[in-house]
Amino acid sequence: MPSALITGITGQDGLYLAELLLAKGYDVYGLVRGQNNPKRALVEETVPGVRLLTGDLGDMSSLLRALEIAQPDELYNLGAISFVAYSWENARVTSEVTGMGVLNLLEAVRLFARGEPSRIRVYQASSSEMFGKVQEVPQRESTLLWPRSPYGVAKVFAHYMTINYRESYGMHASSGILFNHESPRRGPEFVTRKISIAVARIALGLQEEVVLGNLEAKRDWGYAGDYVDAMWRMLQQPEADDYVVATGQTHSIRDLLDLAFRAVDIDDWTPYVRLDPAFMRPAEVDMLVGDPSKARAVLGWKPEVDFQGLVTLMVEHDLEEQRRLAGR
Ligand code: NAP
Ligand code: G4F
Repeated sequence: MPSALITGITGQDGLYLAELLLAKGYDVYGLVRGQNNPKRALVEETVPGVRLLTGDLGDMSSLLRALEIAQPDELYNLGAISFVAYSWENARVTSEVTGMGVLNLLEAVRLFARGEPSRIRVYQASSSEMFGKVQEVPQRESTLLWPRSPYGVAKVFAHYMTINYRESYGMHASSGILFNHESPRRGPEFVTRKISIAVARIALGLQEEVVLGNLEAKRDWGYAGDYVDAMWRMLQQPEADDYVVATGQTHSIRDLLDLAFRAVDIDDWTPYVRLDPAFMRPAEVDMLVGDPSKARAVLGWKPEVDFQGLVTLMVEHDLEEQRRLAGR
């Protein structure tokens, strides 16, 4: 039975990936940080087959210990401080976790693998945020990186460090350049979930408006459940490599609002949306759209859920959840 260790198990992707690997018969270990982590119970309830270990990307000895216990064939590094807006206010800790944390992990693998660096296959969660001020449309693996946030800069460091460990030590380390992917498990700080929760609450009469920032930004949004399958496929390849994972379609926040409000039969959302400069970013990524043709050709991967399906799925989930929370 193969063994896998997932950092970031308490996050959106960690849960989907754990479900996928358990279904494939893996022994799955998950790294949880901090004492009394409030999300530990959610992981225990959602994926009871996962064995939880404590550790932190900032603490290399905890990573070595986790490797010793899990003896993983595959290591998925999903752990990061991942909220872009937060990264300006907390640039140093973002750089330490999202950037330097990856160096800690690569070093831990190198030391643990003792002269057999490719014995653990490593997945690094790179991001389309690295393209930032995009230099090519659509963005592909070779597109010049131009990050626009401390988070993006940290991800670029981690991305090149992953490539460097592959080239320097022959590690089987792959980098998935994933475009935005969402689900009912998405944190409420991200715009899709912020909107799907608000729309559900507005439809139920529990909230009057949603306050947002830049409605003109465009993203290539896919479904997280589809994207974790691409991560797994990368680690099944004989050679490690980098892959863009995206739908190839881009939509604005306005398009998102159209679909989300239409899902609760509201055609004109303008009375329910207020703009506040507090949600504008010091530097914006105006438009992202990925070219997933390499992932399709080499990994045989393609997304199953389209934008409309994704938004409907999220709003329907939140309608049910908000009804339940309101005791209706
Ligand atoms: P997420 O929901 O924000 O989860 C991030 C995870 O990282 C959480 O489990 C968090 O633990 C953990 N973490 C934070 N600080 C840590 C530390 N010091 N040591 C160990 N773990 C730590 O993110 P996601 O959406 O699942 O994304 C997974 C990965 O893909 C992230 O690296 C993200 O940057 C990257 N990515 C995401 C997208 C996307 O659209 N979702 C796109 C491209 C790349 P706590 O629960 O304890 O905070
Ligand atoms: O949902 P967002 O916060 O996601 P963002 O910044 O694109 O980052 C996500 O995707 C990256 C991949 O490209 C990941 F690497 C990263 O970890 C994260 O998962 O914001 C999307 C867009 C932005 O342009 C933002 O300015 O929505 C705009 N927006 C407008 N109003 C808002 C809001 N974003 C948030 N979070 N909240 C608002 O009120």
